[in-house]
Amino acid sequence: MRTLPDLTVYLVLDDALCGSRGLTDTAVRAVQGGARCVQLRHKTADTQAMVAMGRALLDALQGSGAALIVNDDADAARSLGAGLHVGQDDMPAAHARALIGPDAILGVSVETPEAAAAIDPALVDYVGAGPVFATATKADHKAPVGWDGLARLIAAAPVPAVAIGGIKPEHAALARDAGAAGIAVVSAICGQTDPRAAAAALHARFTEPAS
Ligand code: TZP
Ligand code: MG
Repeated sequence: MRTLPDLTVYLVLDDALCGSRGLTDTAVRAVQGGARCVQLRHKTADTQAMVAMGRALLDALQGSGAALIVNDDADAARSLGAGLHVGQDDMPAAHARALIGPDAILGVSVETPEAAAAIDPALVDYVGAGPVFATATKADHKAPVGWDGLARLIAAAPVPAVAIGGIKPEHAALARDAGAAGIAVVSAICGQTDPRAAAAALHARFTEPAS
């Protein structure tokens, strides 16, 4: 049985935006601020380098309750005993599930209601839904879906969804009201001088009582 991590504040690491502070320090601080999901996303590292970065993250986050998810690299995820996140163009969910085994968390990006409805909840634990807004962080992102589009993706998906793409603290409550289980962010944490305070603000705004 897989236990879904707390998706409320889901940090997606970006080495360029973390800068000299580094991935691990950024993740530790964000987890201190309330992030409980950390995705290792690095578009140029090979599997060996992903495993080395993942080990450093696992060591630093040990005992924190935060889950580690690896972007795209199923071999690295399997070696680390971490979760895996894949996009629609990376590999079919059944293939991803076969590679990581039955116990690891699997997330899949969905950009259309059709893709969201096609998710098999026996294989996939959560979806990343978006992009809600255009973002400079992902050069090749699909067309932004906006709030109505996000609500449609979430309604179509048979598993919990995190909203992604240009999400800032002021959007957190709107994402929640659209039905999201959490918010996945890169620049709203990695690009901030204080990742702990940034994560805490995102968490507070997501969980604040509806006005
Ligand atoms: N997938 C869709 S948008 C995106 C990813 C990885 C980037 C989100 O970055 P930011 O800085 O939170 O807009
Ligand atoms: Mg991918």
